[in-house]
Amino acid sequence: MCLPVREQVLRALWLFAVLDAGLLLDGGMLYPRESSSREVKELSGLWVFRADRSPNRKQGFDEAWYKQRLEETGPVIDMPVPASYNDITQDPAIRDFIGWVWYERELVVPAHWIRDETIRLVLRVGSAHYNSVVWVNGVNVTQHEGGHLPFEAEVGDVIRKDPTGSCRITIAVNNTLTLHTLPPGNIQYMNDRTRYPIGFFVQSIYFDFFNYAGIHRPVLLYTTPKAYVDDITVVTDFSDNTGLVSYKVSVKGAVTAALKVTLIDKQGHCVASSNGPFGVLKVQDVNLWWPYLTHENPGYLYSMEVRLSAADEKTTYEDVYTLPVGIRTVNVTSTQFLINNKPFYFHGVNKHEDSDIRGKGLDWPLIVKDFNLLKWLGANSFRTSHYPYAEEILQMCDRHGIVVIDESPGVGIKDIRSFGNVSLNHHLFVMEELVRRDKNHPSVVMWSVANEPASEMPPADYYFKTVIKHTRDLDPTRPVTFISSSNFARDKGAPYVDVICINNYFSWYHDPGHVEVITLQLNTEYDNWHEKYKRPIIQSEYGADAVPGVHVDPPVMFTEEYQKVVLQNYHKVFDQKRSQYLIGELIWNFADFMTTQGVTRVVGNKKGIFTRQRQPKAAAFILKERYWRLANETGRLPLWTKYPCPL
Ligand code: GCB
Repeated sequence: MCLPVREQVLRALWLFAVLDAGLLLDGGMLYPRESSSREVKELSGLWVFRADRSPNRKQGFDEAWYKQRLEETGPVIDMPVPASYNDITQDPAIRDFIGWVWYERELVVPAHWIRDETIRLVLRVGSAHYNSVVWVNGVNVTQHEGGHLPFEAEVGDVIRKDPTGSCRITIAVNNTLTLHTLPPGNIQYMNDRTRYPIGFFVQSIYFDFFNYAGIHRPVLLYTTPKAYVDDITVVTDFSDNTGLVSYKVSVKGAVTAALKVTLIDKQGHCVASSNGPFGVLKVQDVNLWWPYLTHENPGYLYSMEVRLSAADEKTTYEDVYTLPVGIRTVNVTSTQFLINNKPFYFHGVNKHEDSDIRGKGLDWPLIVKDFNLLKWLGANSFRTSHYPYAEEILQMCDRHGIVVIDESPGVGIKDIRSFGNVSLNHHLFVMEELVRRDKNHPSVVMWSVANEPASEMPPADYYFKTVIKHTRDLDPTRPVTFISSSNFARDKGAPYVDVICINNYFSWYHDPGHVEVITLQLNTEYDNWHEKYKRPIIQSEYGADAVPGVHVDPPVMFTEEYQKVVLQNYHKVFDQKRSQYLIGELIWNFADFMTTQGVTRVVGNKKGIFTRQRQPKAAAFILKERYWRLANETGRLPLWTKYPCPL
């Protein structure tokens, strides 16, 4: 059915206004994809590695290690990329290393990339934690601050200086966290010579996961033509069975360029097309993007092919970039979260990028295993606690219909000095990087700007008002939240959010051992928050540690029985409140994960419902039973997945 013309015009105007907001973002960060005009060379594998163990960690810079092969500077070891370096060796000094480490890799660049000067060569690092400096053949090509987002540099000129096409990439990475990094940290020097040796220092952090470091995501060398598609923004909407895809394409390297945009369905049929840098594609009989377990065909993606043609006096350029597009809407009322105008209830998990040996390094077997576990569990969503996850993971979410709350690395903002302008400006910049990278993922339905900051501190009001407003300006199509701990009366961020997200650990950090207080305390908490802010609420964390295989009944803390009974008590209240304003529950945590050493952690945080090796604890079965029941009540399960789940 066609939309009435007036409605089409109004919607198109709204969509354009939204795209205009996206103009605040300067420059694109499209995921590198191969096409008829683009090639990608992945540089994963073995790199050479050297930690700078000098007392001030500056030897590498003083001696300019990047000017020669790293092995000529001193002893080097093998290091896999992507991976955290911490757990790769038997050396405790490497596991706990703080400061600069150096990576190097040599490669041969294909001859036609060198010969053909109309090709643009880009070096891209998926992420490296935390500060990075990059050289190609000894020439500094870029640097980047921040551990969880990609950065790139054009390197064609540098590589073409050496006609043999040999190329040495050196990346120095420093994991030091300061009061102005995100997440913040602090280096403390211990000067009492009766207790600590000369030069002894520790990295203080205010978050509960191991500060893994290194090159965590793939390093790629990719090509585009000199005139190229730099960025694409899509905003989607629908009315009846007509889908609307508003798009905006930005081009670099050409003063004028012709653009053809085509939307292709899963069968390969063109369903809409348009010309020019912006427009609205209308899709008849649209297949909307639906979350997992809410539709028989979740995660439907169209392919949007953007084809650029440009010419200068010497050459003609063709560039092709294909973006997966899911057509869906997201809206929030005072009591509901709506996806495609239908109430959506988050029954999901919080995760970490964390596993044995590779730490936070991207690992395909782990990613696929985790998605199989999410589906087994009947989880329809997760929060990227406490930092942006790999783009490859978000692409899986798009394809499988797993809904994502996309969180910035704003975790552990606890020190008043981390609320000043330097920190604030950096936080605003990181939100720009995050929105730029993730704005086109249909699975991303909400931005989370921070986790449990010291939001009762006076400067937190201005700080979070500003970060939340900036995020909303960058992307008016998605709600914004920030994750609160239980201090609703003093919380400075909550007034500005669209959805209240609350973490609490009743009968664990408060009233340990007393599961009988959970229902009363949780009920009071919810009513207080809702009465005060009139917003929907997500229980964004709850749980208890369970050391796998430890059993005591009646339950005591740290046993599998205790973890189960905590969950069951929380679930009683969830079931009362989900008919009112509770719109989701996310267990803490999907799997056990590594933390720094401390008296409250037994080789890491054990609140996983799966072990770190992804084996289920007793609580996983409780949650699986519940999530499939919820899906059955609230969703439209495909016949083959009807509860009880057959997987
Ligand atoms: C929290 C934090 C999370 C911790 C968790 C815990 O509130 O957001 O990072 O790991 O509690 O287990 O203490």
